[in-house]
Amino acid sequence: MSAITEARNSFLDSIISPADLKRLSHEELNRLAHELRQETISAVNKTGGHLASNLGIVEITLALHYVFNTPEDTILWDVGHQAYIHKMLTGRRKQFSGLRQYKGLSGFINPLESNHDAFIAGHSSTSISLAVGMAIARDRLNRDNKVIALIGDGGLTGGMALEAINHLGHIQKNVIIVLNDNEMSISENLGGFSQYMKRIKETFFYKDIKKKIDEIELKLDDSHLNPRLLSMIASVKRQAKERVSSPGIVFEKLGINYTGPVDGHDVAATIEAFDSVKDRAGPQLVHLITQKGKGYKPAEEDAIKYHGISAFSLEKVEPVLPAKPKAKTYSHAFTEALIDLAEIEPNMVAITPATAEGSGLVKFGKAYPDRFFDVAICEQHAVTMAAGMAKAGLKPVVSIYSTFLQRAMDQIIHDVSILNLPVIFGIDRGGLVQDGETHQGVFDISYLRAIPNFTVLAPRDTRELRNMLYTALKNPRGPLAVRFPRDKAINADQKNPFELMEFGKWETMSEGENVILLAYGSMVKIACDALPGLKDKGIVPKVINARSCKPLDEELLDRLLKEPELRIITLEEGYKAGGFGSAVLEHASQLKFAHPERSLAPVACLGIDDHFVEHGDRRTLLDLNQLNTKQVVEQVSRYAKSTV
Ligand SMILES: Cc1ncc(C[n+]2csc(CCOP(=O)(O)OP(=O)(O)O)c2C)c(N)n1
Repeated sequence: MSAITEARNSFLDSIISPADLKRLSHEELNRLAHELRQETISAVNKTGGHLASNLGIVEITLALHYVFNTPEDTILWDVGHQAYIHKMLTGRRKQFSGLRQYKGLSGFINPLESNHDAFIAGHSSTSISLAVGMAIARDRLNRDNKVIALIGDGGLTGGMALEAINHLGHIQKNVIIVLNDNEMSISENLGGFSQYMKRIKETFFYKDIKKKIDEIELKLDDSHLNPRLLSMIASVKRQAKERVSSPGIVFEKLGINYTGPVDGHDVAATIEAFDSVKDRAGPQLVHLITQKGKGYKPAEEDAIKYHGISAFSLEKVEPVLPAKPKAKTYSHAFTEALIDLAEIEPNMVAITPATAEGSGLVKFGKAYPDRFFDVAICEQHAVTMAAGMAKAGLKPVVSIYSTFLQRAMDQIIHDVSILNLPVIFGIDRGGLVQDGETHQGVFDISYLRAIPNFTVLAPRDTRELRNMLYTALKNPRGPLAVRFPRDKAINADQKNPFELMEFGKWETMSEGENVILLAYGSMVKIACDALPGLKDKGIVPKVINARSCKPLDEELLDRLLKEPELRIITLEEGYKAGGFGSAVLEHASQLKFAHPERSLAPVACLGIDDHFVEHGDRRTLLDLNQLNTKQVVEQVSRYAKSTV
């Protein structure tokens, strides 16, 4: 299938709402599936997005809408990254040119976009809990709609999903769990559950064997056969029968009725499976086997690469100019630093909760396979496991996206921080990201800063990132976070020899008068870039790289605050509420409390206001939050010129 060919969508054009599907034959649904794949490939080629997961779920989506009736029936999409087909079938096909763009179609599920989206999603493993909640509400309010949780085998590794299954088995509500099993999370799925599912799939094979033995037996005259051979045949048959008769025994024992495994690319079989469980009482699980990337060869062959891809990466345009090497990101710089550090720190280990690809840690895993732990989509386990490792003498580094660390808040406090354990957190995607409200990495400064014993750092460039990690490993001081944005790394090729640093000391980037810019992490560059614009307006500020939010450089801050004619402005890519600027203000108020007679320099804060930030590329989101260079120049000059 070509990515570039524009599809002639005769069936798709006739689908205005899911009701239109119901008049199609199975053959026509198969043709529609083909058109939907074509449409998805050309859309994602233009905007980027989650390709392989969506190609793998086409027939399941068609069958769901064929059998059930949204919005009356409730479909809860786990993660929500695989709902493109659902969006196309529920009136949003024309909006795909704006997929993931600011004010365009979200890459995830969202009821604000359509009443066919029953809930929001972005973080994994929530669908079954939501389904249980909605089923309880449905029954109490005397409604009779169906509640369906659609979850991947990756999502099923998350603790919440298992907690919900445990409760559902107990409470016995009418909930249908649709398990889309493609053996993949972003990387290959792993763990005991994943292995169990592989065993279930062997049912296909055993069904075949049993059938073949039955056929052979019919043709044999038992009386002439060696008894040992007969007993062998009987044993193979018995094993095959056991496998075929109770493939989903674990789910059954948990109180969930199991149906499957079913080929999830066979529309007719999938419809039949949904029809068979639709009106059954009690919790149901339909196990569907699919292939990630189905129908687009490159994605079938490399589902990891095509899980999430950027725009136009599918088209093969002959390069006119030699291709530019891809800029190194902070994720790359972080992984390179870990690989270098592993050489000098034999007790250092690295942990990722299913984000090895995005965080670049795959490379570390290849270099140090026995010191690398991908724990599946299990942020809470990752953090508490790191606490155990640290207590027992290892030096764990947890690589985690800011947004997903939210999942492990209690583990950070209860398991890591109370005992002051030296767990290092490499916080990736700290700041604004394209995926929208569910994925913004904007809370970490505020919530980590509030925890006793924590050191909270943000480097201004690669060199500082490396030295922060080195110092944290050499001089362990309890829990410590180093946060960096999803962006090109500054000074990415500086593989400086490691140097120890003093965390509670800030760095002066440029000298100036009257106005002090205290910039944190990614905002140091923007503060420095604002200097020429400010100079044009007659303002020459002093720029300080406030690399440590906790501890603050109290000595320097006291000196600055004690000069009331100064204007201090903090800058951060995170929420103002409780963030770095807040830390500076709290310090100022304590100083005033201790010395009420003193006049202090006023402090103003630039950062993100009290609202959820939607999707769009990072530059647009920085603009929207008044954090680009020009906007910083405007705001600083207005403030500097004001009298207080
Ligand atoms: C709590 C959380 N951690 C990590 C992620 C990142 N993530 C997005 S999709 C995905 C894989 C999901 O696998 P699966 O549920 O099997 O869906 P598939 O893409 O294979 O269809 C992961 C780990 C996430 N969304 N939420």
